[in-house]
Amino acid sequence: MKKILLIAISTLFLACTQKEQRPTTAFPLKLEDLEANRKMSSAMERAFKHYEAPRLLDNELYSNFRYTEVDGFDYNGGDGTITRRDPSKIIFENGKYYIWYTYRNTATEPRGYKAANDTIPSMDWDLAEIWYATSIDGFTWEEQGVAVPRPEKPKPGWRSVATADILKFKDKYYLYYQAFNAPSGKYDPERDAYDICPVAMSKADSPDGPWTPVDKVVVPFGDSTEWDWRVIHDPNPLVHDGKIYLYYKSGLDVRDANRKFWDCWGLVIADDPEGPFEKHPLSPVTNSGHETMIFPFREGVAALIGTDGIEHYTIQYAKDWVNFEIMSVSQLFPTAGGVYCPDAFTDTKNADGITWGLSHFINAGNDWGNMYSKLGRFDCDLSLSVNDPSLKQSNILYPNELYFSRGLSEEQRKRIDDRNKALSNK
Ligand code: AAL
Repeated sequence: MKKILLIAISTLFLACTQKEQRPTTAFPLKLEDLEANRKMSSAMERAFKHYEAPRLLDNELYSNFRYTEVDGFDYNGGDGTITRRDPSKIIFENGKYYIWYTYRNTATEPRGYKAANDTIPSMDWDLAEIWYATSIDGFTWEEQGVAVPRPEKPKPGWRSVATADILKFKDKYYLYYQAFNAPSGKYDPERDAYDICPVAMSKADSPDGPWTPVDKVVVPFGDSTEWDWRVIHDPNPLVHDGKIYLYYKSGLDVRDANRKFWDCWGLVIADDPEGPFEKHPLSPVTNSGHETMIFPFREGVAALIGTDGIEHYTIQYAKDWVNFEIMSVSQLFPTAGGVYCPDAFTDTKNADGITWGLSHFINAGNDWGNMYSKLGRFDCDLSLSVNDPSLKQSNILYPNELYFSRGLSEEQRKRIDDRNKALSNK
């Protein structure tokens, strides 16, 4: 009896306090009329407490993206034999911008790993080298040629070197890249995966080279039971607290052609560009992101997480460079962007952020049979020193053709028709 009484009293008390917490007036029209401790719904509370500001316009870590074709790159009429993709960060040195990227110039377009040989590429990034280009304005580029060629077999990367990113550290330059020893797409029974390559590195005294390869694996794979056992991709080095913070993509689960894998990003830290790189014990530090752009922002680091994963199309921030939180949701992200990031290596505690970069456009000719990728420019306002309200708009409307270009497959249409038939037969 005593117990029942106690339960009744506490239920009554809970109901009263909950009722008490309910606001007695409607939410005000003007923010200046909002009472300080007003009880809010979770979504409204999030708008005020989690985000930088409740209005998107006032959020430094929100932007939409504008795109511009760039001049200076030839693609052989788009026949699939020349590709440029996976650009690095952009740095400004000797009065000009520098960018590095995967460059493939092959006898044919990519034909899959079964048809691949010494001259026929399996994938868009097979049989590739790392090339570089410079620009005065970021719109017209002058290709300078090869920075890192494919080394002699069996050195790391003899089959292809791809997806480079740049580090400037103590006045020297370092390119980190994926070093393939087999055509991408070929099944590797040891790792039970298809796009296997260690991260290698080359160094130089000038961004114009010459580049000397450090013939070793710089970022080690995890053990066979660990999350980053299968791949280490997209190395992105930055400088923080006097050390090199290198973010990279790997993924949990099966890395097969059906993309069952779960892409996440890890963090390794070293005192020296050649390593040893120590894995941060909280890795993976993102739960999403195929080609993620990570750059210093204020005292922390921001991440543009484009395709893939539960938090795709979000812009995130980690004040401590490890624990990322969603700051905004955006759309039409650059794919595999290389950002112009003036504070990438300055180790400042108030990094300005980014306003532009180059990204790649996969299947540039809209013809998967002659697959190649091209580089283009994106602009955005993820910078403390720029204030461009047009880049803060979120009502971005796309041409109708874009929606209808994503039509149903025959299989999907059949499923829908079958369901309709079943309904009408009931
Ligand atoms: C890219 C990157 C890596 C992959 C392939 C080439 O966009 O994620 O570099 O291996 O695709």
